[in-house]
Amino acid sequence: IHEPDFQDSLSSLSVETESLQRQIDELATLSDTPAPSVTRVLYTEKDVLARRYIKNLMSLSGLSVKEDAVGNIFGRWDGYESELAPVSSGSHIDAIPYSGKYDGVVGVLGAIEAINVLKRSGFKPKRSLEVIMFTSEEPTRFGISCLGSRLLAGSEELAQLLKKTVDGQNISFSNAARLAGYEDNEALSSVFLKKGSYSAFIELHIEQGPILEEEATSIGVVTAIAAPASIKVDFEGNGGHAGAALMPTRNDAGLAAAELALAVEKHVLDSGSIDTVGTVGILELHPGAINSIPSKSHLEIDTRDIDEKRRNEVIEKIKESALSISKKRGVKLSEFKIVNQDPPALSDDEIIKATESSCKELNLSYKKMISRAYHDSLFMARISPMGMIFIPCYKGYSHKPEEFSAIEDIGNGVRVLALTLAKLSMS
Ligand code: HGY
Ligand code: MN
Ligand code: MN
Ligand code: MN
Repeated sequence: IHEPDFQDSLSSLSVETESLQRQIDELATLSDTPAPSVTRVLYTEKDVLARRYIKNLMSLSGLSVKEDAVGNIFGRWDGYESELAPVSSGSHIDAIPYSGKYDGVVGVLGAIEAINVLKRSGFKPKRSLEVIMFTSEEPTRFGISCLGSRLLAGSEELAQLLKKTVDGQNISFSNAARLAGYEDNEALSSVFLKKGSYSAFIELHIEQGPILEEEATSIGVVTAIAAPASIKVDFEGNGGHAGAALMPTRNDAGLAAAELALAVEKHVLDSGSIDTVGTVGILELHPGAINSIPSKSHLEIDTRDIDEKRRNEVIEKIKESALSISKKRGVKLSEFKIVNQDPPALSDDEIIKATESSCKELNLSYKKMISRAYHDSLFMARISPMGMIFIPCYKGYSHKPEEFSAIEDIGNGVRVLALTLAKLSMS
């Protein structure tokens, strides 16, 4: 059949920005902390309500909705050659404690609105278009980032790990999933997608950095995603009375943790590149009483780089420091666990080209750039050609309540996404 020249039908790409903004604001109210912050953690009551909200929007857009064993949610618009591998787009709606209302959300609500834009323009997809809401991109509850997309990408190691993983309240992953309505989460390998399940995956996301806003550029075309890693460390000492135990007798687990945190900063700064970053976002002292010498400390370290080898060298140095601090201070290094040590991902050239031509056709300025934050795209890249579209956000703020993206910028991102999905669907 003559494939309709879809470009004409797309001349009227109009985004319903008011309803999109209202959805962003409504979703933000499903939070365990007061506005303007958002906290929405995997399988909690607010997460379950937010999932219902997304499934409802997918149905209202005429998508057929299904969920897998861990709650990855798929909304599909069948194409007229639906036997071909579909094109997909999506992101996450979980939010770390006291964060903002745009991280992830823009890529889920924006993908649904991109479908609405195409439907309103009369476009008919050849390859089906599928919106994905990934379960738990953030590491908050079980300490594992991109849990849903890692499983979709076929991580057998994660499927095994989740069988024996509990959260901070000692609730197992499978019980938490069951309580959220995901019964049969025993056979997690049922979540794995085969390579070739999608012909393309593309994610719309706020930049979470200051470049696009500083350079007054409308769109970021992501060429690569930096390599993330996270480490859990525990130190143990004898603890004791803050008044009676004289300094030479002490082996203070809290000071060991403090020294390691500063060692992380030192190794990262000594890496020779501005692209190496390191953060100690969690540092807990036990028993946590002012007049009791910490007998235990727990740190969680996040370190990343666009160069995987350089990042791994930093991890090695952090481990050496942990060992030498433990010896010097006579504290036990009871845990040094690398939770994840992921390679970077490269975007697919075809998707980069399609996104660039969409920007040109829509007269939007754009620049190619890397993503220093990780995303579900990092794992979708293992089973599908991947691309990402960035929009500017206020001062690059993210993972804090001041996170903000203007609805005009969100609208631009949705239009570029819609046109790019159309191009990829016709390929
Ligand atoms: O931490 C990250 O890079 C992502 O925003 N969760
Ligand atoms: Mn995030
Ligand atoms: Mn995100
Ligand atoms: Mn620990």
